[in-house]
Amino acid sequence: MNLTQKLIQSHLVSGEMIAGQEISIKIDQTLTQDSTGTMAYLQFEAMGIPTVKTEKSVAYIDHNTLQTGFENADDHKYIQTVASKHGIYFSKPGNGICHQVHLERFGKPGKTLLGSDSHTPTGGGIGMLAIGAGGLDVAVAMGGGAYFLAMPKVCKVELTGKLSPWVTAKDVILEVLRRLSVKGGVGKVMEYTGEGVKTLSVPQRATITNMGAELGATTSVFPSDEVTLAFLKAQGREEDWIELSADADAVYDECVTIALDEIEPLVACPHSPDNIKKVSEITGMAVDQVAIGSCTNSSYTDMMTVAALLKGKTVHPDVSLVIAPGSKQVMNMLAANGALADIISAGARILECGCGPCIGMGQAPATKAVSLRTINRNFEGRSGTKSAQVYIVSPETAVASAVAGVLTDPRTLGEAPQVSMPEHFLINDNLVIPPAADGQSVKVVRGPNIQPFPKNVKMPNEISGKTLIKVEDNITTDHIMPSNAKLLPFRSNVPYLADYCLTPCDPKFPARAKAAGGGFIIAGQNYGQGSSREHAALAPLQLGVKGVLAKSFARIHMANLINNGILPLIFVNEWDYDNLALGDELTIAYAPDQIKGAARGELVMVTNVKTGEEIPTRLNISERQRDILLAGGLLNYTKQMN
Ligand code: MIC
Ligand code: SF4
Repeated sequence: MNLTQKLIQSHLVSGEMIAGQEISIKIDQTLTQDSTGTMAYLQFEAMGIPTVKTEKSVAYIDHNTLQTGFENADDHKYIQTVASKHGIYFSKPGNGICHQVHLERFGKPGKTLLGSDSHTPTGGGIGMLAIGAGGLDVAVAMGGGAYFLAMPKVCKVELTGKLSPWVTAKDVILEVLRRLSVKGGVGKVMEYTGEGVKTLSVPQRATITNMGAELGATTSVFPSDEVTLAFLKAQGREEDWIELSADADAVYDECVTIALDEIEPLVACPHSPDNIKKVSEITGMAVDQVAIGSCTNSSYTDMMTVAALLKGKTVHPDVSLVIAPGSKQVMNMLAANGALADIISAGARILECGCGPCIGMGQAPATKAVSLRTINRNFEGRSGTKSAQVYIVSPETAVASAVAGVLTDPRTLGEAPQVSMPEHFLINDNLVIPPAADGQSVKVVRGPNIQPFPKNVKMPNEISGKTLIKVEDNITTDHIMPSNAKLLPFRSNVPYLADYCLTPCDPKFPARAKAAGGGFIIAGQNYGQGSSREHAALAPLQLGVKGVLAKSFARIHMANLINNGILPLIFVNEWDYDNLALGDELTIAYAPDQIKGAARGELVMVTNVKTGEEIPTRLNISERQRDILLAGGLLNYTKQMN
């Protein structure tokens, strides 16, 4: 067996391990972050389960740490109290980015982790089966329910040789993205093997598994070996280690070989992580802002490299350099060993340990500015400035460019600094609050920002409505439900957020949807790529959206639509996408019968009322998902079952 199959088999609750078929797995650990967490905990509370049934569940505060009003602070209080009540560990704001902290302090090889954040696969860097999902799926897992997914195909990524100086793990995953694109991983687990694996440290592996999310992959995983052991030992967690690898004769569905020594410093150009060029091809471009951090590149070794490169230098006068270390552990160690002083002396602006600029929480670039970032997503407008040009690079390229003022190939800097993994990380978990011993006595604090979330109803016999918007390929959840410093504070207030739904594509969409009393969204390929935010389904639900007709869907978003009772219909013929126009009236007659047929592989016919034309569509759903759709979403379905 390959490693993915071993991890799935040891957690399999139902289904057969045949690619594409629905399986369910037991979840050992969960994580939430604050911007998806409020909703996940409201849903967990609605389930009425007193204490989580997982081995470890952690609630992190890392996204909404910019407290521009009472909203974020209120949400933090709600999450802290609800966590304490229900047996969940609480990682306070300032403790760091969920994925970085979880890797350092809680993740365990061989365990499953379900997180309400699309970059949860970071845990694959230490041999976890770590998957991102919508908040509702995480709530169910906290309550002891299995997690349902389509059995993925397993793609072997064979690493040969070793990286040249100045070439980094970020360049490896950018190379994978160059080859496979943002749709290349859909329905797959990327499993890393080969002699090159042992040359990569845990943080490097985690950078690669983290950005597997950008491939659309279900997750990515590395073996757990002596490198993993050394990392866990340095974290004082030697006993959490087990050895894990694929069998020598393991079989894979697909195979890609990456020769590490042939990779050069790469850059993802605006506005997609797969728009890859060599740094050397566009070197010399003037740079306005450089942001180093995010869950992809904010480890201790990343930051020590940054510090070594900044020591004795000054940031270019025309560049703003901002740095957010990934965790309190990293920040503490930089402070203790003097590296922080080197960073500060060079003129970098230090941000607190959190997501910050990556999700547009501050540091929006100037109009049309060029911003180099070590993040994982450069979707248009995500930085907070629509006209900004965001390029994704490694920390090495970022620092070289921040000092030079222009995009710089770090290989021109001479000898690369040698940064080694510490033998002992500085361990101090005082920002992690354990749950109350007696949860019953804890009073959950709910501020006025916490509003009820929309709930769907049982599927009617006929589903009809107008086409409300027509969008192109690769629409991200950042388009569907934008997140920035102005909107993130309202993640527990869906009625407010709904007024911004899909506005980057068409500012009139919310008003049109409300006036029409709801209807359908028409979309191209890979609709809903990017984040796990359930709000990209909840906001359309609030506006009365009943279905999305698309050429294809991204995995997590499709699950979120189904969980909220919205139909993710797939065009059989691409020309039907071309023929549909805004304002067309669509009807699905005998909807429940047609949905039942769809679970058996039959087509769902959508009628264009004006032309009388029948549009054949598919619904890739299991019998369970059929029942969820018929019930009007997962919460109604769960209630029906109890
Ligand atoms: C992201 O990177 O887009 C986020 C913000 O972390 C999201 C979660 C969210 O929208 O709250 C993700 O990746 O799932
Ligand atoms: Fe936070 Fe950015 Fe990572 Fe999302 S991708 S978890 S916003 S650091």
